[in-house]
Amino acid sequence: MPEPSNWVETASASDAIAAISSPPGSAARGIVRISGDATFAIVNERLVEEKLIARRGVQSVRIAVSICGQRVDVPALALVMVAPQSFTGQETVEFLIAGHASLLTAVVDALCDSEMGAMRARHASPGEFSARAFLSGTLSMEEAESIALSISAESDSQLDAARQLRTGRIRQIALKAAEEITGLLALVEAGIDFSDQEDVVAITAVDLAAGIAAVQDDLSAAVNQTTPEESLRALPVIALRGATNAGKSSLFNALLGHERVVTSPQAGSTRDAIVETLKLNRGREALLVDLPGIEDPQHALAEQMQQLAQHAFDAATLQLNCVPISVDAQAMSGPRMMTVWTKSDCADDRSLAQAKVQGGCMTSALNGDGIEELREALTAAVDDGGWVGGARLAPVLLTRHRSALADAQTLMGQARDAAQACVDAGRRAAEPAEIIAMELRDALDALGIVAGHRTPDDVLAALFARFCIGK
Ligand SMILES: Nc1nc2c(ncn2[C@@H]2O[C@H](COP(=O)(O)OP(=O)(O)OP(=O)(O)O)[C@@H](O)[C@H]2O)c(=O)[nH]1
Ligand SMILES: [Mg+2]
Repeated sequence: MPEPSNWVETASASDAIAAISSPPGSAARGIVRISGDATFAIVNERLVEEKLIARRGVQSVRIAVSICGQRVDVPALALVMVAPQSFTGQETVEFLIAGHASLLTAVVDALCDSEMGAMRARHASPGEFSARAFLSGTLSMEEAESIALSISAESDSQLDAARQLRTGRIRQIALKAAEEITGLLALVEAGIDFSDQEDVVAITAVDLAAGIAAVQDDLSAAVNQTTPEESLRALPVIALRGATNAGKSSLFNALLGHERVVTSPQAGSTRDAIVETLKLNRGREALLVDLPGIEDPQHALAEQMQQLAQHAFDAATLQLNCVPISVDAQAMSGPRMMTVWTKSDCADDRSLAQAKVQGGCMTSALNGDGIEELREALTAAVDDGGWVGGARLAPVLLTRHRSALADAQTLMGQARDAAQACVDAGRRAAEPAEIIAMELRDALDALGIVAGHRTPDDVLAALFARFCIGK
């Protein structure tokens, strides 16, 4: 990615760039994208027989590429987009090709190879297509950030947050606050203009202090109802602990829905912590950790293993104390702990009754009884604790948004203090109006970063550096 100093210049260029645009990994089809002024000329130099017509639509073509020194004609579907009606706002062609990694690379190389034609494209940098889209006005800052968040998403919650970001909720909050501040600022500035006419007060100090306080409250409510970007990175951790042979690993597999770990009647079969992503209900997710069973360590290594397991259990967001139902034991529960009675298929009437009285979840990994109930209880616990659960409901708040809204809040606080000081001093008008106006203008500037009015180059460079090539 280019350095911030020359970033805008580079991204606003219109030379043709090309890259694989489909995600890595095997798939039936892959996409190669080329965009820029000379796109059609470059492509046509590499097409066999049928040439592209510069008209929006799909054409069937064959592209000449070189694979291991041999010329190969690759069949493709070309999706033609004419400027400005494309993602980048420039002439663009997307080739839909058989999804073989080396074939896709060969097509990009052919488009960028000067030996394949008089004109050639350049290999795109990470995020360069999106950067062009942003600078040509076809992509808003939030849409760009949403793409970046989608690329880095590691869970459904993060993908969902990216979707929410695309709806522009945060921008609307900032725009509403900016509109209100603009109204207050206009009145304060009117006061400055009429300062020689003592009886004219565009807005009284009392009204100004109240107006500023209202905007400040709205901003803090918006911040509180949103999920910080950082918390999306951390999934809640649910750890299974209990005596050896309690059925932890079997429960682990039953919750995951497949045989991920070894289970056996031999005590001590799990020797290390095993972590997997667990799908809960309503799109929630958590990390599920299977741990070695609790036993008296017979040697130094076993002791170390027990310590590590206990440490992992203590650090978990939610602790599942696994106890076979036939064992006479006290259920343990707490804000972070839940008892799970295992092997309910082996229960006699007495142990069933006892477990019922004590509470907790009754499960059988053998016949699946209680597994869905446990999943629901875990989902509810994750929701209650507010761990990421809120992320699906509240819009995501990127670090950039958070600091911009916080700056605006601070500046509004200063403006409110100044207005309040006038009220306390018994003055009708807010003075010195110039200072308050300056603070309101600074708050507007801070909000402008979210609302898209003012976007420093370094913010752009930092944002697009998070993209991958082809996006
Ligand atoms: N009948 C019945 N047997 C079960 C159930 N769950 C586990 N078992 C059996 O209990 C034994 C121990 O199961 P594991 O899942 O390996 O127990 P663990 O708690 O992971 O054991 P360690 O890893 O040694 O601590 C195995 O023989 C399982 O087949 C169950 O729900 N019903
Ligand atoms: Mg085990």
